[in-house]
Amino acid sequence: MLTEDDKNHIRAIWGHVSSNPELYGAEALTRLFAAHHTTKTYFPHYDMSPGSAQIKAHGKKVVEAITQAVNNLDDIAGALAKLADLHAEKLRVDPVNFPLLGHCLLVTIAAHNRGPLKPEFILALDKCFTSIGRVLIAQYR
Ligand code: HNI
Repeated sequence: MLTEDDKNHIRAIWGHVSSNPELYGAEALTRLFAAHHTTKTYFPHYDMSPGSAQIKAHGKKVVEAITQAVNNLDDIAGALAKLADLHAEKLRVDPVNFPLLGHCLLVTIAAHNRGPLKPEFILALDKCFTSIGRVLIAQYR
């Protein structure tokens, strides 16, 4: 459950991220693939060299989807309903992978905002990414 303080922290930080979606998204994915190599199995069709056109394009899409969630913090499930269908019915990404991506996003954000992030910002973003992950796996059965 996000508090009003959490929501303000998330919006403040995500302003930087959403104005540079390709940079943040591609770096977070590059970190994900390097630190957690099993995540690469979902992208057999990608050129996996860091900074490839596919990684950039996909990173941008992921950040833009999170921007939709951040713009609708009181209804993340509604904002990401179509993506939840896609991840549950077609992609079937193992739920363990969502916190890994969340952590790589946090590291990327800290690296570009003269980290370390203050604890209240880490907490708020972590809660936000956890909520998004829960929405994306809600329809798994
Ligand atoms: Ni995810 C496709 C958003 C977590 C594997 N994913 C998408 C798309 C968006 C997206 C947006 C593009 C949909 C479209 O084209 O219509 N993914 C998100 C978000 C999160 C997330 C917001 C969590 C914060 N996805 C993950 C994780 C994995 C993952 C953790 C696996 C490690 N996603 C995929 C794959 C695709 C995908 C695979 C298809 C990519 C492609 O280009 O074929």
